Amino acid sequence: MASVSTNLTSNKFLLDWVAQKVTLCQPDQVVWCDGSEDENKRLTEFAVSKGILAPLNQEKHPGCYLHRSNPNDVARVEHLTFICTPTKEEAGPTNNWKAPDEAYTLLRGLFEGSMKGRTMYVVPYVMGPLGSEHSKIGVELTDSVYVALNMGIMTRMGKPALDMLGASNNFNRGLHCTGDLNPDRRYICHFPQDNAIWSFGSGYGGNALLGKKCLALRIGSYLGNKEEWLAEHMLILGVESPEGQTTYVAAAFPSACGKTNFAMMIPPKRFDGWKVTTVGDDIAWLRVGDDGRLWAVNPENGYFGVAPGTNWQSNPNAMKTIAKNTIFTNVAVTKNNTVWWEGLDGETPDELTDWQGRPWKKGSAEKAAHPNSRFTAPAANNPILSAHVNDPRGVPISAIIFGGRRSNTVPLVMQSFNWAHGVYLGATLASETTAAAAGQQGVVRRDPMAMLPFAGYNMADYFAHWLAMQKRVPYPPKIFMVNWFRKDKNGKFLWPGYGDNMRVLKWIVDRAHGNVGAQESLFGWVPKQGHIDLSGLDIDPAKVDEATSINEGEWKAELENQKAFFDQFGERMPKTLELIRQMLLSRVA
Ligand code: OXD
Ligand code: MN
Repeated sequence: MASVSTNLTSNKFLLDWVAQKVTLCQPDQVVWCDGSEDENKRLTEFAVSKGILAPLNQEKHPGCYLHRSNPNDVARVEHLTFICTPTKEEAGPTNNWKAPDEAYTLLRGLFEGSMKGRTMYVVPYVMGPLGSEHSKIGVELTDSVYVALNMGIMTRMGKPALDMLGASNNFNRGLHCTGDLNPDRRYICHFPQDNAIWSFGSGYGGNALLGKKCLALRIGSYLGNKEEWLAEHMLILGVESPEGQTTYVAAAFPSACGKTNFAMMIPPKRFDGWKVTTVGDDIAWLRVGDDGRLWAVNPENGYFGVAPGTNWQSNPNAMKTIAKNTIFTNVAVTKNNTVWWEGLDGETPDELTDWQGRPWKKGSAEKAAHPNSRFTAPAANNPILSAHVNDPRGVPISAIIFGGRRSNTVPLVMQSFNWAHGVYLGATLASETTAAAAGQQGVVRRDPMAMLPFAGYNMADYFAHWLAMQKRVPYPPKIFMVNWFRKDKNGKFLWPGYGDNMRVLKWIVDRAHGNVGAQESLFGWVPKQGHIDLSGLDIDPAKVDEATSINEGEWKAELENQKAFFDQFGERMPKTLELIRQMLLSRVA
């Protein structure tokens, strides 16, 4: 049997657990990851020698590599993701559930001997700043060098994690094997009570980089409920005014709705002197600070962003971030071995190699890059990275934003009347589906707080937890709802989005500080005429009016539609939210 010994740790709990899993998976060898530069070089060379990574043009993309996944393994698989709590009720109606015993038995059968002829990488990592009492330590055992390398970018990985763990038994136990990538043998199982994750049959980021969605969100949200904090699918950004005042905002959007773009935004010319800094682009852990405010930490250390649509126009800071030491997955490549995807700047090349390695010609009906092709890039590359990313306390949040992709109904921006109404706005968030998850695209689905695929326990209890936070936060952030994606009758976007979202953000920041008035609408506070600064923006004001308009008929349908979503939770659903729904409905009925 492969030796488990290492001089990196003498933690008995960890060594025993790794030994147990070695007996189960039977790898040929065990490699403990220390997170060093040397190791990164060694693993990268190995991955290249096996064809798992291909070097890109090193002059144009220094330190960058391309990975092509199995074509059947390109997104999160929500239908194969399970919350394995003792009872089905704990997982709730929006999660797939398996009884823990049944799941362990099924998975043990799959993991048994699954790493024969392969290497098991032991990947210790920290989610959150090193040394912070609020950070969480995980160890992922994986047969995938691609996963080990990605974890090295996305987390604080290696020896610092083991040093932080010391002799403690308090770490998330993650077991991952790519298996034979057969979609019929693919399971992403979470055991919140055991602080454990078993993932089999996929190498895709959200299914296989266990620190991200699995630990930081699903297990994280479960722990948050127990420990009185919130694990959220939110970016965190700072808005610095010309006077030097920084306001921090956390914003939840469903996958592939432009969170990374928003978190790295460059304000338009009109906002000279204003600066946005990125704390995080995907996940926020929120806790009540000693000062009674809500403080946010980004548990990640890198970005796993969607490539298509990223360009020098939409997100120059992302383009700079991915200029070096980045792993690209399922993008297309040019004949000069540079990366390409739909929506990249410049002319579409006549010929490319597509994401599956096939020759591709301009005008082809098929996409050259997969719509969910990704980049994995270190946060340290981001030119506007906040100085507070490693601050154990995080940053104080003045505003929370919920946003979805909606062609109609939801106005450009709206502020909640109070905390409970803000929770209601989050709980009723809906969005048109995208390529980040397998399944049909463009269908409106309810995605409360953008957490539908990521809540590790019953969402009704999650709503109750959000409502209960009000008592714990004496100085709560104000809550807003935005929609950058509203369309006109011809299907054209009404709002330019991207950097111009700063105009909406400025109103939000002003509202958070009580610096600007607002107009009461039936459903929330909206900007008074002229309060969204449109100067320097070449847009027909009628379009902005349409983007900000509220149509009572559409809202009536929306409120009625929310009922079915609430009803599935039965008695467990907090009454407050249903009463708010009824109150709003009574105003339009
Ligand atoms: C992501 C997602 O990858 O939400 O961040 O799917
Ligand atoms: Mn996400």
